[in-house]
Amino acid sequence: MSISDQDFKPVARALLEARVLWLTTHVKSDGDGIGCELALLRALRAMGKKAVAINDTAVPRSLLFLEESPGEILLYDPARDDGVLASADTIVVLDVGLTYRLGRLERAFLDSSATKICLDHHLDADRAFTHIISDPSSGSTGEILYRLLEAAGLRLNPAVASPLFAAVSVDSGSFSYERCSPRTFQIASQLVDAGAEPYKIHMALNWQRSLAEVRLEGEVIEHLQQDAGGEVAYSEVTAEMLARYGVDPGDLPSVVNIPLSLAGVELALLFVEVQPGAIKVSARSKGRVRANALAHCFGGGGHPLASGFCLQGPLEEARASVLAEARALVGRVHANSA
Ligand SMILES: [Mn+2]
Repeated sequence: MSISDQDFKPVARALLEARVLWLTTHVKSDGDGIGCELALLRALRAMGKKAVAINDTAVPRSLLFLEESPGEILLYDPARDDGVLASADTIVVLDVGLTYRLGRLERAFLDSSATKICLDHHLDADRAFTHIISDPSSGSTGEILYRLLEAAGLRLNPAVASPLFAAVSVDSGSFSYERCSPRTFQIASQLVDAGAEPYKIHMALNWQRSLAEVRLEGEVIEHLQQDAGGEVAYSEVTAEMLARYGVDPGDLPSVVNIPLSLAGVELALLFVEVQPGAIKVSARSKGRVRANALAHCFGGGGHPLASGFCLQGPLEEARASVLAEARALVGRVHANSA
């Protein structure tokens, strides 16, 4: 169900009435969450409101360029922050609706009597919120936040427009994914009008990789395998590889697109041995096979085109059981379309 402009009104009002705000996003935050946090933080401060952004996990290295000054988004420190969190009259949770994904901050969130706003584009949201604007038809939380700022009558400036453009860009795969709509491009156009610089943002988001990451990607390509008559492609990153290249698994979000880029592949899998015995699986689909149906078999979630889940190792066993399910899934797609 998509959200009408009218649905934004009560949340816009809550935002305008707020005085002390705490903004946050899910653990292991991404460009959508971080971009939205910074955009909203700056918009609120420009209105003279007291606002802080505090997350349970650090801003990924690849997104630090979005901050105007180091520590603009704070990494949660209970001794320093618990008083601030308790004093907030309004909490805005961005890009997630399940409070357990706030990590250590879930306790402070649940204990607070503040007005609780969720802005998101995933399916699931807890009942812990006063207001939920979650629109799975929207490609990014950035688009939702843009519409909220518009409903609140806030003027965009480059400091707000730039991280918001980054948010929309990251979650739309640089404006290429299925959920890119006319509205996505209208919003992007308005953000550029307000001072966001697409080329600079694209370069900073995508062309700041380390040599080690690119070399590791080389090994991922070397290890590429195909299965299910060529419709499933997969590769892996072992704990040994991560250690050898000194790469953080959090810096590998796009590597799963390598197997997906092969002709004839419908489902791509990347197995990352985050640590010995702990396997993170990323699944990407071109559309015919539902990546989240595979994830559901293993207790994970996500979208039809992109999902993920975690398994206990060893890697060989995890790979074998996931591939067995993937083959069955591909088989069912063929049976259903026959
Ligand atoms: Mn998102």
